[in-house]
Amino acid sequence: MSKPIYVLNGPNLNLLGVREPTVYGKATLEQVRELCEARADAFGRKVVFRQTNHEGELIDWVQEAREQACALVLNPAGYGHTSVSLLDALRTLPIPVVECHLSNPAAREHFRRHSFVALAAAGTISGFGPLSYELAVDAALRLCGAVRAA
Ligand code: CA2
Repeated sequence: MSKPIYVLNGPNLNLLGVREPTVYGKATLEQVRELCEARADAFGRKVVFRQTNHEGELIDWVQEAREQACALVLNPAGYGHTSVSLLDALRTLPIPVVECHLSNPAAREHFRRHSFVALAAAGTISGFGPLSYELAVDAALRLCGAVRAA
């Protein structure tokens, strides 16, 4: 049985499609989950998709991914810009990490230009709205060595 791809989401992303549609678009997090599951399904992989508003819980899930996942797609939201503890947890992982953002933080406020997560990530995909997640799952599938189902 192949291991799933973990897709973890940080604070406030539960509000997707509900608030600030001009910045983050109209899709809900539930719709983003469906997109991720569809991408992974084509390759016979499962997705474990979660969101939390709590830094410690996010770190607990990163630690869980250490044993349970073949790769991690992470939208850390604001914690990407602030959390050394999240970076420390990511650095313990033996699996690839793909950082993912809906918006393009490099084109926004200066404080969004620094990412602690980027220091532990194989790569970052940002700026494409929900498509960022599909591309990130695609990258994770490739890094897991998944083969497309016939
Ligand atoms: O673009 C992204 O995916 C971000 O990770 C989103 C974070 C932001 O702090 C990062 O710089 C970039 C913010 C997530 C907040 O999500 C909301 C969704 C709907 C309404 C309000 C907030």
